[in-house]
Amino acid sequence: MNQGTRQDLTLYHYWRSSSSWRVRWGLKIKGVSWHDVPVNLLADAQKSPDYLKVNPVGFVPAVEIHGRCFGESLAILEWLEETHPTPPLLPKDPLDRMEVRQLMFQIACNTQPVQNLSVMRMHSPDKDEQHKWARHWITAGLAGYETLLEHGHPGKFSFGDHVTMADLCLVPQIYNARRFNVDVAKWPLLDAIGLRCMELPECKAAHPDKQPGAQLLA
Ligand SMILES: N[C@@H](CCC(=O)N[C@@H](CS)C(=O)NCC(=O)O)C(=O)O
Repeated sequence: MNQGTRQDLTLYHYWRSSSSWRVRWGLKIKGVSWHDVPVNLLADAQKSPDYLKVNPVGFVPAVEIHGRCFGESLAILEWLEETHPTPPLLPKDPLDRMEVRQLMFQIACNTQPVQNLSVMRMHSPDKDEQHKWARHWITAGLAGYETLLEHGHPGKFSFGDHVTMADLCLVPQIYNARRFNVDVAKWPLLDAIGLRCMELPECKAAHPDKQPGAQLLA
């Protein structure tokens, strides 16, 4: 049952934010449309007093649903799965779910947070140094993901033959890896899964370049 409509879900996001892409892709898969509110990270709009009323910790994405606001992409995806179970983004079996969540967290907890904008800026004001830092942590994170795949149950996608939340986390991280010149081809399993995902219409529609005003905000 898809309850979302353009009127009752507002998505605060930034076109190139990997956490935002996770949520856009999930919403597309579940057939939930939204009202767009772009938040320009390059202008620090995520720290503006108005935006802090939406997400007091100053990160995108965030959603507003029935007058209530929430951040954290994985919390939003879990809400989406609970309220719009079809098609499922998590397997049924609890151990299988744990495998998918381990993959999700390898990206969302162990990789993306350390290469995030504010962390890179804190590490160094120098762009080259920031990129070196990002490349290091993305490489460590994706190498770990590949090892988990080798020990897990990948198929066409990260778990089996259906897209799961693990893929929603992986593909935007691969996009980030390419931005920072990390050679993803050295991880054959995740590279193939990423390329396969990029053929899916919902993934393409959620892609950063497809977001309104993307180029203007670059
Ligand atoms: N754990 C958060 C991470 C959110 C996050 O790091 N968002 C980034 C963009 S991908 C952001 O807002 N960065 C702004 C900043 O670092 O100031 C989630 O999954 O939603």
